[in-house]
Amino acid sequence: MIQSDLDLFGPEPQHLASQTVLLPGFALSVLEPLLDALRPVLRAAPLRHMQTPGGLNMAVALTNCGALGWVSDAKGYRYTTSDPISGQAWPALPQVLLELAGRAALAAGFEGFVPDACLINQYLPGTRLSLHQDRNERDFEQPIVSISLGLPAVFLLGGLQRSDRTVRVPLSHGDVLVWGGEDRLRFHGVLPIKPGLHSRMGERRINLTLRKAG
Ligand code: MD6
Ligand code: FE
Repeated sequence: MIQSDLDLFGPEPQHLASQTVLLPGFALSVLEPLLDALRPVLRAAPLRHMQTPGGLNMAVALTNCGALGWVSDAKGYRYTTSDPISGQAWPALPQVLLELAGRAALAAGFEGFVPDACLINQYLPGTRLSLHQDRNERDFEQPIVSISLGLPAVFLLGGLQRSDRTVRVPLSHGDVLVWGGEDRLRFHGVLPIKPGLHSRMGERRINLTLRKAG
């Protein structure tokens, strides 16, 4: 096969760990429908800076769509069925996002992934996310599908102990990262976003993480 034929199918999946797969550019084919679906979600449930249980303001601005949404406040981290700002249910998970997540999970080897929560994180230049584990979901057998949009980021993929070494994974606009199985509880974080201007998304990075939380 000649190179131009290969290009039609996009770059190959990259296995970063036994059950952690980077799908370069996987979201690009549905980018515009995805952005169209996100606009009303962000109007109904605006991005906000949540408080950590320790009383600090999180640097990342966050909101949710789906039956469940992740929140952090003085009472701790948890999933709720409604947005504490509006008192209304979180906006529904757009079909385009549900389908994209299912296809990405399958491409990474996870069958039958049906998320019920999507965290929407906005990073402005300088914003970072410190090393953490995602452990508020009920079933750690279910993977997480993470979609990166806008400014590039360096994702830190650690091990099962906070002190384990981390590897740096560059994430670009349209990339989808899927992890699950024995990698599900790996520590991870995001280095401070470098200043820049993305042609489609402006001066920000948006990360969507889809989970089966309930
Ligand atoms: C981010 N993502 O990429 C933050 N968590 O902005 C996460 O914290 C994350 O990408 C679990 C699985 C995939 C992720
Ligand atoms: Fe996380």
